[in-house]
Amino acid sequence: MTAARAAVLRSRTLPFRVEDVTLDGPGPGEALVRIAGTGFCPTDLLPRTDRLGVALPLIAGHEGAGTVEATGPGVHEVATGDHVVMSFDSCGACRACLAARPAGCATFFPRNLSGRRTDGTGTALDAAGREVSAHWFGQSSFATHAVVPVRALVPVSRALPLDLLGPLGCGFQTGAGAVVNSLRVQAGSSVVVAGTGAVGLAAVMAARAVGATVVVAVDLLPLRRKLAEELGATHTLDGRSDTLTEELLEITGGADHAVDTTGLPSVITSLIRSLHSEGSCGLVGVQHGDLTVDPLLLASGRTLKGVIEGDAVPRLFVPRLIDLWQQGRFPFDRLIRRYPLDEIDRAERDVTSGEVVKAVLIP
Ligand code: CXF
Repeated sequence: MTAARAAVLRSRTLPFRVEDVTLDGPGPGEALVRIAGTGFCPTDLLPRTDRLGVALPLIAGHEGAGTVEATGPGVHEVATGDHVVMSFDSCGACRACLAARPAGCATFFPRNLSGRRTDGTGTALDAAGREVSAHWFGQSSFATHAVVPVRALVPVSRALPLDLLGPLGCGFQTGAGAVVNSLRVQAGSSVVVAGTGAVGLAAVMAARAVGATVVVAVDLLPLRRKLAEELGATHTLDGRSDTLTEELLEITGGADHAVDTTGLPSVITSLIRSLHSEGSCGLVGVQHGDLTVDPLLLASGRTLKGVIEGDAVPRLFVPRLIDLWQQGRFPFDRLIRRYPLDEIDRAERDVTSGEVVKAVLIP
């Protein structure tokens, strides 16, 4: 049992409340991690909606990085004192995991979005001894400590700024991985990215890093479009435009690839229409409503692909992103603003309003 402080979401409408909690474990195959910093991602706000069914109260947070403080039975891959980035959980034994596609794990949803371990046990109690859903993406890192399955951990060098690295385990991995792993963008190709939050901007940076020569960023906010240009977008467009498809076609001549991070059916439709006849579009955003697609668009050879976690193997991909960052080719740190964990409400406000791309909470 470990005493910790955690930001607990007790109601869909009330602010997070920082409370004393007790964490169970680390059990077999788990490690206890002291959190150095944890990113705030829009997925952490899904429990405010009725779209997931995870029971409140909940400790959210799934982009943590920290130091291993203890390990459970059978853990040999990490040791006390190791610095780790925390990514999503997977089983390691299903068809997708065996094929090095852990984001397609047969038990991805129960492991990451149910709020408990897969054996049904919970991992956190509040000060009154009542159960709090935790184990969110295998971690629940809006806290001083988290109990995490070792498969979700990526060991990193102690020389790196640990508090900033957490979002590499989800948001930045998702955007960059969509470009590198899911769509396999090639040098000299064209890429359209809709939505320039953390995931979209990671896609823009990755597209430039792999040598895409036309990178079009689409967003409603002028400041975000400017930021996208600074990070490598060759063109930017206002997502409100009635002629978005035509403008995209004019710039790209028919795009090789598109990445949607908005989840908006009207935007996705524009992206599909802007592809050339064998182009591919990755859907990364959480969908807002049904998508109607003219099958003729796909019949000619276009691909529409759902993407979770950038189809990444975190232990391979996060170190690659760190290498690119060290070479100045993936400057994710520019997108981050730090907040004390106690100011999680301010972080939520700033992320929701678009004032900040990636809030990182420091517990
Ligand atoms: C999530 C998005 C919703 C489905 C599961 C993966 N990615 C990260 O936040």
